Amino acid sequence: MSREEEIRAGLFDHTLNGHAPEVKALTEEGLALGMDPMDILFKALIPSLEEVGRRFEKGDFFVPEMLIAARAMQGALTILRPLIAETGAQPVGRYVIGTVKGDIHDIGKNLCVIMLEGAGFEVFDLGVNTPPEKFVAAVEEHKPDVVGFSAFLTTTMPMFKVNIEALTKAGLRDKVHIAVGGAPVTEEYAKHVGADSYAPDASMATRMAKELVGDRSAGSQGAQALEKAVMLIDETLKKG
Ligand code: B1M
Repeated sequence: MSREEEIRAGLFDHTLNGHAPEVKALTEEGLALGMDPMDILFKALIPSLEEVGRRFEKGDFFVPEMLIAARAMQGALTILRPLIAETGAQPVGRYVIGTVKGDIHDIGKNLCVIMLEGAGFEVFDLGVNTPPEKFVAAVEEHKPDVVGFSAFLTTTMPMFKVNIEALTKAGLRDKVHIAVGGAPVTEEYAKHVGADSYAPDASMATRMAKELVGDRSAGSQGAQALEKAVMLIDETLKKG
């Protein structure tokens, strides 16, 4: 096994077991060896978190285990995020994003932020448990091309409709493209609540945003970085 393979395996195991210092150290070592940040993210950290979810579903893991695994991964993301984002050039568009009210999951939303920044978007991240009025205020202030709502629980998905109604009431509905996503969300649900688009993952969300702003991103370094990222993610997903 090469050192890079050992690092991927170590990142998978240590994330699964919530060993934050080891995850941080291996991420740093991988980068020092020249490993691609996207490789670390999509071939070690995300598969590990998927395994956490499987174990939670089977009843082998409980909330504390999920939490420490997520924290361990967040530590690595803090290191990877600027490296993935720094390939971006001029902002190609503006994107407001947040996890809806009542929902504190943010890893998937943070991945969207990383990829959007990598593609050259100026992103305004409202964080988690975001009330409708905060989305309205951010759309008013930043005048984004897209506002994105993330929801990760079936119980918080209905907040999409509440947010859209709040934007409508504020006279902003037709001034911004509304995108939605998150693990339990479907295309059908997105249409049902009146969103403009749905994406199943961060790469698709970024690709759609890029298409929306069109030529403004053409030829930029950020767009090239995005294409590379999207290809890598697609490959990873096909391999399962
Ligand atoms: Co929670 N949790 N959790 N959890 N958690 C899930 C989501 C769950 C599926 C686990 C399970 O049962 N298998 C389940 C939801 C079931 C459901 O509603 N269908 C669940 C539950 C039940 C809960 C609690 C209710 C548990 C409890 O307390 N009894 C509780 C709720 C808290 C709350 O929010 N109010 C809870 C709490 C937590 C922790 C705090 C412990 C922790 C979150 C830490 C954090 O995020 N900082 C946690 C975790 C880690 C998970 C799992 C294991 C991992 C989530 C994750 O980060 N996935 C998750 C199980 C799983 O997913 N297998 C689970 C990796 C991430 C990369 O994927 O989030 O899907 P994902 O993001 C994707 C796409 O969704 C998409 O792009 C991302 C990247 O490709 N995407 C968008 C996201 N936003 C988008 C926006 C877009 C477009 C695409 O456009 C705008």
